[in-house]
Amino acid sequence: PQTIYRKDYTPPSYLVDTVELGFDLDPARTIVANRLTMRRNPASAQREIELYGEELELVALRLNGKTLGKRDYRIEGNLLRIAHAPEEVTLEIETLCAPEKNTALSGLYVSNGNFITQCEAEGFRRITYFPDRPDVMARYTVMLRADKERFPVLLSNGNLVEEGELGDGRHYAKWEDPFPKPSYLFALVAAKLVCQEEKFQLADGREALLQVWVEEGNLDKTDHAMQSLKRSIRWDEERYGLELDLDRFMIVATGDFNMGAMENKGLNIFNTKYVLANPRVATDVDFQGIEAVVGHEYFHNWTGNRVTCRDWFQLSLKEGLTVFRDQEFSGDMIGTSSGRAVNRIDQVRTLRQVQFPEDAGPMAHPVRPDSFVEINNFYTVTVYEKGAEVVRMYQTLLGREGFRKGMDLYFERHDGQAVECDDFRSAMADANGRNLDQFERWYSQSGTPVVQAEGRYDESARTYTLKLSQSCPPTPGQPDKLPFHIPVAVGLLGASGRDLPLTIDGKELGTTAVLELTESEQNFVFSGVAESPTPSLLRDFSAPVVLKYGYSDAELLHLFSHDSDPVNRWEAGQRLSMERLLKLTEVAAAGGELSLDDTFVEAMRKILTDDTLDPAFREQALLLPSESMIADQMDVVQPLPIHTARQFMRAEIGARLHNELLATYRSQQTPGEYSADAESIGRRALKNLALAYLGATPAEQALALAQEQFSNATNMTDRVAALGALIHANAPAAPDALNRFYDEFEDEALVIDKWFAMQATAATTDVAKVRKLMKHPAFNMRNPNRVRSLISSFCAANPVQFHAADGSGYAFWAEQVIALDALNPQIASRLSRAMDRWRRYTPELQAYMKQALEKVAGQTKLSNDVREVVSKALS
Ligand code: B3K
Ligand code: ZN
Repeated sequence: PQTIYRKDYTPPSYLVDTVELGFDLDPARTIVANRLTMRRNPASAQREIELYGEELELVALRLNGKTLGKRDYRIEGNLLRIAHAPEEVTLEIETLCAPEKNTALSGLYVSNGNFITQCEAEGFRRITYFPDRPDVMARYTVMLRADKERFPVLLSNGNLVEEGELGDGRHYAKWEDPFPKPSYLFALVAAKLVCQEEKFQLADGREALLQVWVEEGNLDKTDHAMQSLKRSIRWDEERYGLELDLDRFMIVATGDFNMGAMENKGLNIFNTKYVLANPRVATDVDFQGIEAVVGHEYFHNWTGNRVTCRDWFQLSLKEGLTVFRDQEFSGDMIGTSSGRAVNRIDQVRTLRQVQFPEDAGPMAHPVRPDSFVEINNFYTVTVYEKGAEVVRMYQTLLGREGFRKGMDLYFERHDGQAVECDDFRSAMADANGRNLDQFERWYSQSGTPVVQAEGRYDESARTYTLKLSQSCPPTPGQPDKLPFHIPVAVGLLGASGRDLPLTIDGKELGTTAVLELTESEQNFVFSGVAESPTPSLLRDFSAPVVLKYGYSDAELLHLFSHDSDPVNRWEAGQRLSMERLLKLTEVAAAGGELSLDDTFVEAMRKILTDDTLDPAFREQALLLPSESMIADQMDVVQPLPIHTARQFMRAEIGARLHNELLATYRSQQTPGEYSADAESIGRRALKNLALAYLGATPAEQALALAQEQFSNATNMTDRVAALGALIHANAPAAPDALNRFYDEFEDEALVIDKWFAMQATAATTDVAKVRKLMKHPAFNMRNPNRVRSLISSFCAANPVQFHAADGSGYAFWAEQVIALDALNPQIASRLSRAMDRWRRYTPELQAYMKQALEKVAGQTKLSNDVREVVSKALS
């Protein structure tokens, strides 16, 4: 396969003004008529027309009315080239495709009898020949024709301009999108669906029609998505002055989707997982996920659609920015400062759990990659979540107002254009009169920077000197790194636990100072420091780095009890637990006896019983680092001892805080009608964490509680928490509970996904059990949600069994990657990433992992997607 480089970018040879598409929709054989008006791009040296096409049968090709013969064009792989074309052309292209055979779910496909499209990144070329690249923006008119009975609803981007009957049971609808857009934002839906709709008043007085389209049985699960959409529209108006630019905004839910959702202009298409919710079937986390994703896709209308990417290397321009926007939206919707902190803590957890490992593995790449084989492999946590951190750092450096000025200038300069990450950085710099040249390294250098801090208090001078130094480990293709521009937010705590006032160079900086670390090493001198302080570093996680400081236990306990920055308060607790977990793992590996110190248990007790703290925060503070986070701290990963150590710690906390946990369990009930507000969510989270800790002990009482909760719960959050406690304790009641759960929710696909996932991640579930579950009638290899819930959950979130000593987990992985690749390369490729960090395991495990990787790599028929991942892992 061919590697594509950012440095090789050239402008498109022809620009497209208008696109008229006609679809005769038939699952087996769809005819697509495409009429393009194009003109030569003066900015291009290339004179041939270049069109991409994939899995298409070309029926006819006409240029300015004249049919082209085989000699007038060349097809090489996915490229169709026409030489000697005039300056201005009208191209007419007729092609055939077979949506029902499309199991890759890219382009036009059939999901549960409905036509759905997914074009980002390069799916449009599976619908028709086209200059399918994001810097070609055109105006689209779309005519859809289909059987009326089977496909009563016909949707596309923009505004509906005409609809009617065609005779012989067919009907049509014509859609026009007034805004020029890149082809990856094209969408159509032809389906049997129903909708919840509402007129919504926009800030400028206009009314927009909002619709959420679902299958008939799901109309009772659309409220939350609709509410989330309205809140998103309002929020973007208020926070950024950005308005909805269409009269109509539609969301369509489909059960077969490769990712979460897609921001097609005016016609967002969603995985059902991010639309459907009511208390009976969806958990608190599902409710929050829906709000975030509905927001995310809506916000793309400005950051992504109105201003789009010049090329796919710039993906983070829209994704990092839009993730940042949805994060801020979620934070604002919670409102309280501790609620915001909990939201932030979740983001930090994701970064550490998924992005840091990516940055340290074979697939490490900069936020703006320099090359790729398959672009679909680069919709990563680095591009998305690290990209969002990069955007957040502008806000930390420039302040909220400065950031808004930068956003305003960005839209003023680039509305309607396809631009680069550098254009965003320039807008931020220019709007604030700042030089952000060095900041560019956050886009070009991969790897997670390490910031080392050392503090020295001078009692006689009353100064505190903070020495910060930075480095960044080598990553594939980047052995050496230059210093980053890192905002380090710092506070100093006195012995009483209160923040000390901060002064540097005579400037008063309040109680949190944003230090700018730009060199490999820098000293920052705080003056007028009355006592020897405890530093609170990287407050609110002000940069995506690993922070090293030789904290003593006493200092961490001080921060854990007092830090005014809730994220760092949580962080101190994580450090306390991590240190202990690593030691316990060592002891467990050596077969020694495990023990946990009182100091730690007391610190946990204090947090658990501190009623002045929000339940949501307490839950976060009491949650131990995951097994994969522990693994990440070890030179040689040993999954079983890690599991043993963490289970031991959970059981100790459960036993030694038994009374407090029980009291918490009882006091945090949320009686009455279910509500997905932040406070109730926090209470349920804390209550269910208490249940989980109690369930980690052998006490019978805990299982009785879980059983009772399972039977009496009136919402899915409490249901799955109870079921999870039973499963994880391997309780005698677990199998029966699982069966009851299945019978009750058999018709709710998203709940059955949970049923599979809970079993896939149980420490008692081995490969044989997973294979058995794959034979269950409800399992379906073609449905991405199902595959993720069973196969991917097992490979990515059941470390003990996946890394079984006999290598059976890896053999299973290879088999499934190969089987999936034949159906859906994107899903196969995601799964193939489960082996990313294989070099960090014991030599015995490594040997098995290598064997499995080589088995996949040795397949003659393999997609570029999987090929890229496994060959990078092996190289
Ligand atoms: N932009 C889409 C992701 C498309 C993934 C293509 N493999 C969803 C989003 O980020 O909003
Ligand atoms: Zn996005």
